[in-house]
Amino acid sequence: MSPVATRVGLIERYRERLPFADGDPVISLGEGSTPLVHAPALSERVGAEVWLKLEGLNPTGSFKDRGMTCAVSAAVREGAKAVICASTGNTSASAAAYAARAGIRCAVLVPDGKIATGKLAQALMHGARVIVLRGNFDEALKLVRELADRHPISLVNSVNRFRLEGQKTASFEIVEALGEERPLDALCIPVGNAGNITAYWKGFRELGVAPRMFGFQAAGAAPLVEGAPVAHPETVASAIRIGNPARWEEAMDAMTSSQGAVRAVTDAQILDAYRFLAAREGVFCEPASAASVAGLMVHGAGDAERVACVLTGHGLKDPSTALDQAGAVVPCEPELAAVEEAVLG
Ligand code: AN7
Repeated sequence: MSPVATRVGLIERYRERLPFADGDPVISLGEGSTPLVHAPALSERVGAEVWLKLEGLNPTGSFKDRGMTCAVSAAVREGAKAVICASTGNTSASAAAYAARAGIRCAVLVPDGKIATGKLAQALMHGARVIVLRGNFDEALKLVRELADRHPISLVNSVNRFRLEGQKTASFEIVEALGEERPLDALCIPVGNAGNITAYWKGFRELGVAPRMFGFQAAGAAPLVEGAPVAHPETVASAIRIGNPARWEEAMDAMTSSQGAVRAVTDAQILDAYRFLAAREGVFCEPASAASVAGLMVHGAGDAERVACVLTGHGLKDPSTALDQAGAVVPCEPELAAVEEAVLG
């Protein structure tokens, strides 16, 4: 029997466009190569051809794996014995998994009570030291930056340039998938610490294309929209509950030079888009990811005909929000008549 072909990791797939040489250590879980699926109901609703980039199908369930395969591989190449990050959840899950695979230690600082259950379970299962900070993400990031300056621990937040190198490959995949005849007009993407939008723009520029970049923030955590840091960010989309993004200038540059924009969406609009995607497109993403679609629904994407929305993380990451937003179960006695009534009634 011939071996079954599996997804190759993105360092292997895009090595010539990444800062890795043949023979460098590669820590990979087969990340990248995620589906780009057409969204008929959403397309009809917004009057454009809309595609969804399903980043929740990465190995740990979010786009962070693209950056983490590069950040952890580079850390191992440099001889690091430990990695650290601040996180609203997904970065910690991804860092923990790749560190486990590399056989190095991992510590994560997460804001107390504000990370989704699935992400916490992942970080703990992968054996990371999970430090629950009585503070928010911005405070956590400031602290881990200081710590990484003082100790030989590799910082794997998106301030690490290898993270962006890995994440830019999502742009390559979108451009490849859509072909050259009708390029993408606009990209809609949630913005938290602003690493991902910066990475996508870098990827597009390297290919010589320039879709309009529309970044969306949660209204309670929208520093880029307000033009000033937000001291106490709040939103149901816990992944993007960030008040002082590290990649502020680069993200603004991506949106301005591509003639895009940064806009806010309310929690209610995010949750509408979240339910719409699940109920009408069969796509279950986490609330932060739905901000990209909420933004498209509420603000549009200029006069773009072909749009891609980045769905950054899987819906299973955050079961509590899903159960809050979903319909109720139907209790039933174990008898045919009762089941009939429950199913058909
Ligand atoms: C699902 O995990 O910042 O603008 O610490 O998990 O690149 O920060 C997560 C961010 C969007 C925003 N969607 O991306 C973290 C973290 C999801 C996310 C974002 C995040 P950036």
